[in-house]
Amino acid sequence: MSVANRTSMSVKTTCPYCGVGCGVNLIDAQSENEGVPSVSGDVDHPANFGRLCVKGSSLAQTIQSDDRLLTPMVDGQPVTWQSAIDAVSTKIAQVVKDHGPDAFAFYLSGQILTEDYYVANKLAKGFIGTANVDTNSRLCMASAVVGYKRAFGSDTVPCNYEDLECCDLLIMVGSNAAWTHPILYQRIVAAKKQRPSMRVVVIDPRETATCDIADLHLAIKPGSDAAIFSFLLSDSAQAGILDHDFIASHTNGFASALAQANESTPCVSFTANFCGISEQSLTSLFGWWRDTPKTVTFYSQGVNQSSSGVDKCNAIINCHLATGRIGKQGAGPFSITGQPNAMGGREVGGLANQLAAHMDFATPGAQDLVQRFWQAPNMATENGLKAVDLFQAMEKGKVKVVWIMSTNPMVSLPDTAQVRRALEKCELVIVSDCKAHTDTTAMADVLFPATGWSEKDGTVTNSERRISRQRGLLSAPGDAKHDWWAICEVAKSLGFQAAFSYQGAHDIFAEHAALSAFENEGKRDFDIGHFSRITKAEYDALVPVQWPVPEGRPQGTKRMFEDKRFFTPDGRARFVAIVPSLPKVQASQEWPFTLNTGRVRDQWHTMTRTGDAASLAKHTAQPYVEIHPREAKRLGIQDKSLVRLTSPYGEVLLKAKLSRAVAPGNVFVAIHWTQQFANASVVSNLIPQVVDPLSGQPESKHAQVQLEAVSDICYGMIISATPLVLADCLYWCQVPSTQGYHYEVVWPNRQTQASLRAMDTEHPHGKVGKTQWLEYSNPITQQIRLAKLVNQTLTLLMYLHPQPDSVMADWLLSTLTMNTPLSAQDRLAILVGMPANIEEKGDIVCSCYQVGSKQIEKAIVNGISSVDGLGAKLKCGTNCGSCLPELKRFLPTVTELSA
Ligand SMILES: Nc1nc2c(c(=O)[nH]1)N[C@H]1C(S)=C(S)[C@@H](COP(=O)(O)OP(=O)(O)OC[C@H]3O[C@@H](n4cnc5c(=O)[nH]c(N)nc54)[C@H](O)[C@@H]3O)O[C@H]1N2
Ligand SMILES: Nc1nc2c(c(=O)[nH]1)N[C@H]1C(S)=C(S)[C@@H](COP(=O)(O)OP(=O)(O)OC[C@H]3O[C@@H](n4cnc5c(=O)[nH]c(N)nc54)[C@H](O)[C@@H]3O)O[C@H]1N2
Ligand code: SF4
Ligand SMILES: [Mo]
Repeated sequence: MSVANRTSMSVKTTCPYCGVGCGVNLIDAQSENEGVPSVSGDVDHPANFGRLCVKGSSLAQTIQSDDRLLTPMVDGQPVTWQSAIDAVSTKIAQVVKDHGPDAFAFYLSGQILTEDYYVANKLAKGFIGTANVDTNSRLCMASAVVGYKRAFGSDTVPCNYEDLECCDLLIMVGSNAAWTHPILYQRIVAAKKQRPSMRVVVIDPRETATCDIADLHLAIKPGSDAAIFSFLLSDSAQAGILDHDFIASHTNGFASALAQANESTPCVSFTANFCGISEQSLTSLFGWWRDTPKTVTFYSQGVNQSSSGVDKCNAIINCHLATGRIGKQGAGPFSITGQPNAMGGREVGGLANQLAAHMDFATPGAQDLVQRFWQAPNMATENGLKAVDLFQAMEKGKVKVVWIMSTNPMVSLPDTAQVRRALEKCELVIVSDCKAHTDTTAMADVLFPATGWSEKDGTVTNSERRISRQRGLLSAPGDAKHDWWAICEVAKSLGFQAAFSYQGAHDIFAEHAALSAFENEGKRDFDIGHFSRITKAEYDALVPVQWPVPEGRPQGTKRMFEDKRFFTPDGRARFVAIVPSLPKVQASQEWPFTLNTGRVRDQWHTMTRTGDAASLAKHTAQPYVEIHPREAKRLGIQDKSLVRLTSPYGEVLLKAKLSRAVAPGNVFVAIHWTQQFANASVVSNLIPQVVDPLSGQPESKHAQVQLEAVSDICYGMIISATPLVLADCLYWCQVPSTQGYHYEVVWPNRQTQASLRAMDTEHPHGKVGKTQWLEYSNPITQQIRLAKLVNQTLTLLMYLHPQPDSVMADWLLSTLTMNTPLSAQDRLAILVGMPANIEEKGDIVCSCYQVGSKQIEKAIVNGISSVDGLGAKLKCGTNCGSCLPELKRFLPTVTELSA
């Protein structure tokens, strides 16, 4: 992107990563900054008050990418927008005519803006006539949505971020917020530091960084959460802490929910056994729950991504309703959202089982209301297909055209082989993305180049219902266009000109706001009628505000249900009788290990953005499987060695990470690595398409697998000035780097110097100058090292070693950039794999200041005994604070060693 593509000097916008929704100042390039824009936290934004986590602070590094999709493509050929739109609309019109509207589907994302979502939903449900509008939020929030709707009659998040700071007990269930919602977690850490009496409980099968502040960690058996809350409900009744007035006046269904809880979790020993935890820890949790009215239960994917996800949500909500701990400061069931605009998608009704603006197909009068508002010619009349069903219908040939926007289902949906079959079968696969090369763009017939963060304009809603603006500063590269624009052009080409001719994003937002208020009169929770006539100038000046924002209440709404009125027909909340159940697929002799999946601190999903920031790769450079040392020993698996995981659905190759954070019998794999970054590490290959029967959300946190050490292999590292095709490798992983191309590889068998040299198949144009190979091999250690110099400058390095431990990549990478001829000493150092006088950093722990594990250990051995001390000496942990939990862990370990 050229430096000229700028429109103004700076804007206030919102971070495109997690659902905390932090405010960001995006500042145009200053001349001294070499043309790269910079970011800082927005001190005025109520989500973060100026702070940013590592991912947010690194946003500037991700703005300029070499892999942007710059022109529309049809069948691999660049075309004009007009011809791509014509091709798409002709095919949609044809399949709708021949097979009916349900042969078309949108598969959207919680990362598009509310305005994009609104027009897609309107086009499908009102004009094409299908409710096949589903989204990756199905993999993320669907269970939480259904849980809220069952209890409250609406998808209403009751709480706000202040409730997390002012509660006295915070129960974090299936959330690793220290890594996944870092700024919110830091707010909690600060609150607890100020008020040490505040207690934090973490419920997670794994010991995570979030446990750092936990007064109690319940390492439950995977999937057993509902039993904990069933037990809390029945014991709340026995302990006499029920809010009888609230139950009697504002709820229904209490008696049967309690009877079921008494039956399901009859006593502490039964429950402790069901959940695989000690009776004592369960009793402690109950004691704190009993004594603490100001309790928030904060839950995320460990709850949602489950075949009983909705029941887990309602088991939690039941406890809050029974004790009246809702609609009050510092109390409530708080589902935290993952994506920056998962909430916005829910607000427009962008799920296959919603209609629009928090109305469902089954809501009496809703279809008629929406039809009249949109003046819609072809209203859909019933629910469409949820994500997993949608891809199954595609494989069966029922869905013939799919438009995928801002999501990477070849990586994120369970059972990748099935997703591939579905997309291969589908007659027209349209993919809108910012990137040219993803696992999903590889499957597309038509590619639409989309503008991305820093270029787009619109709104997003964060986890506390706060609507904020994303503002574009940079102009679109190439022919990239806003997603809403592409949808509207296709709509117009299908003949719906009048309904899709908008003046800009503000115009769409105003219509969305008007629909939310249309014949609402307080019946529906989602009402932002105050913005129904918003002008462009007002939209551009919009400050963050929490919905509902009805006409006459411009300040919005901090907390819901303070009036104890719910959005059910009789205004009462509903208890749901819950029978706790375990994951669908259970361990067997053939598949004995329980696979858990989730996130790492410094990567975002399929790495299409964070993969561009070399500094973010240092925290976790390669895909890994976390395994208990005892199991590893039994299976002959060494730390960092290559491991094969198989399930009935597929296999992956990963590096072993020995850790007591996972229980024996369990393993954990991160979700981020795609085929763009590693040849065989997409964990969704292993996951069955088991879903929650109510929400359709896949049980992505759970699969049964087998594990084995891979033998007869040798390990290597390659650094090259140009990208390489590594067809001969059993495993390769490209580690993002600012200096050339860095690959960690595994070869299936022994290599020789000659075979390694033969891998260099580069055929440069014209004269390249004098090529020289420096070689070193040690028959005893079986190490081989090769360096290729062209005109005395290093262009390729290959290291081969039989053991998994790698060499000092940091130093080598900096060496590679030297464009001056290598000195004799450096030549030797390259082959020895170690510089004479440079300190080795180890794995990077603090990404902000690039401080590594070896430096931290050294400082501790030299007498530093606190995190503050480490910060003073090395600066680690003193910027965003995301690494503080990890820094703490260094303290006891190393002290013990040196004692
Ligand atoms: N760094 C980073 N942050 C992110 C994202 C990212 O990609 N990277 N993605 C964002 C998105 S979209 C989302 S949805 C959120 C997700 O945020 P989180 O839900 O906090 O993240 P996960 O790592 O998916 O899973 C959370 C925890 O659930 C635990 N778990 C697994 N099974 C169970 C179980 O049966 N019961 C319980 N109680 N716990 C279980 C796992 O061990 C894991 O520690 O993160 C958001 N933030
Ligand atoms: N096993 C397992 N699977 C999981 C999960 C898990 O915990 N375990 N988590 C699930 C969850 S919670 C989630 S949210 C999903 C996430 O999974 P995905 O949604 O598949 O992952 P992303 O990498 O966020 O994909 C976003 C895509 O949109 C592109 N993009 C970014 N901005 C824009 C834009 O403005 N417009 C357009 N058109 N494209 C854009 C990016 O380049 C990228 O290709 O994964 C789910 N899958
Ligand atoms: S916590 Fe980090 S990733 Fe999440 S919105 Fe804030 S800066 Fe972005
Ligand atoms: Mo998510």
